[in-house]
Amino acid sequence: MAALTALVPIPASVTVDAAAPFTLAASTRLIAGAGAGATAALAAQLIETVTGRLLPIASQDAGSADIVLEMAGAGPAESYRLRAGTDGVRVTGADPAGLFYGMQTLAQLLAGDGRQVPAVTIADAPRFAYRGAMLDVARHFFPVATVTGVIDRAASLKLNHLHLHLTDDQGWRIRLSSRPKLTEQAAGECYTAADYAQIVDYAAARHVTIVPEVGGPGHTHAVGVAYPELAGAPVITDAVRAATARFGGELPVAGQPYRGVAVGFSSLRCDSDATYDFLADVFGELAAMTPGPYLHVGGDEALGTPADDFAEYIRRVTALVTASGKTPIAWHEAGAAAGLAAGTIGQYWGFRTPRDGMDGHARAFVANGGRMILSPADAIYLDMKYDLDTPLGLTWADGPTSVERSYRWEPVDVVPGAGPADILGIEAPLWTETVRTAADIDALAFPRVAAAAEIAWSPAPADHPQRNWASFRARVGGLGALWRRAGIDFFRSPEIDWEAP
Ligand code: TNX
Repeated sequence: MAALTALVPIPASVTVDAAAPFTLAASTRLIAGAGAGATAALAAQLIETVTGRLLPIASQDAGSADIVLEMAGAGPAESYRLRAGTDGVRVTGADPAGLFYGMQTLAQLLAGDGRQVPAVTIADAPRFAYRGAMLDVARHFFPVATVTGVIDRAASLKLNHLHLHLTDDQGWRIRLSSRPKLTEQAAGECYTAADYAQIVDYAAARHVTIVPEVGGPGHTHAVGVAYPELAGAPVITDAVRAATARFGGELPVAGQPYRGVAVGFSSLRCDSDATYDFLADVFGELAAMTPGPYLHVGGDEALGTPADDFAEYIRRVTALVTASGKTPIAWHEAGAAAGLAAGTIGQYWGFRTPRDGMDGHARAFVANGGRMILSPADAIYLDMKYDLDTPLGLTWADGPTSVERSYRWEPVDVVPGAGPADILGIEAPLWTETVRTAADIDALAFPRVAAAAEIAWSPAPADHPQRNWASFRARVGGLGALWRRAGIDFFRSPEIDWEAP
């Protein structure tokens, strides 16, 4: 049973068969059926990471000790079946994504001793269509190689979206030819169009869709550094002074780069045509660079923007994105805007038990023909401290967030009145005020991102005997060995019994 304890997210159905395990033999090959070639190449790399053995890839004539990857051409989207026994392993995907996820499950089954796969029959399919992580590359910038590492990590847990928070008060991180000053004057470091294309392609090969975010009308101080005519003066509230006193840095000054961590002081001018010309350029270019269906328009913490201006901004930006052929996503505050484009997706970042009407904002998206993505801040904000001794991270989301708290919540219970069909999925954001390196990303994300992934992928607790904290805790403990081999610098949380290597 040992290797089964490394399965995260837990598959929909796992049957342990009363047979001897499959053992990698000197002759073992990867047999790629029709349409399985790309997955087989990735599988060979992954299996090498887990076992230290690079298996040869062949296209037919499976022998008794082989691992077969094949396409079924039928079944629910992203689903797969996996059968392992003495005579080999067979992974059958309903589609290329399903085959890819079956291969990820195989890697976890091999994680025990790096040689054996227990005799099992698995049938698996996701609960939610949108399973995401978010990386804030604005507060701190991360090079392409770090982002592709994050994509590998997300895909290993069957997440299929990576939301990139590309712009904020502190910097604009995507070079756009229509508005070159944004990155010439307000970036420091940024992605070129070629970098972005590389990220998008790397993600696509791993069945991950990139969701770019350019937020507004707040979180836009950097725009005013490049194009002062588009920005209102910073609104210095007591909250901005308090954040500056607590975390350091200077108060924001119009037209000067901002390096602090206060929020809610900046706003684009919402009553000026120049702003909407700017947004047409920016979202037009972003839509053309982005093959995925979503563009995220932000909309959070616009504390320096009057309500009417905010509504006008959201009305026009969601209309622009819709006209570009994409579906807008916005943070839940945008649900308050009367003219929100029909079908806009709302991203809820309130608490597991909503406060201050945040759930009402989220429901407004559903009433408007959209759905919601759930990112409850007191459960799956990966930038929260695990405990008060954690060196990195913040605590505003109701104190530190233990691994257990990140696991113990149920999506349909968060926003009253929102049923399963109203929930597009789950996303775990990593804001980077305190995060500077790839190792920092790993330490805050792992193991809590695994909790988000299980909630997004696996059946609800009532529908599965192993969808509970005790089982999750044991399985994550088993996964530590695989993470170590994959170079993931996870936090050795004392809540988990990490299996010895
Ligand atoms: C809230 S969540 C923010 C971000 C901060 C984050 C820090 C959200 C939509 N806005 O601007 O980085 O808290 O946890």
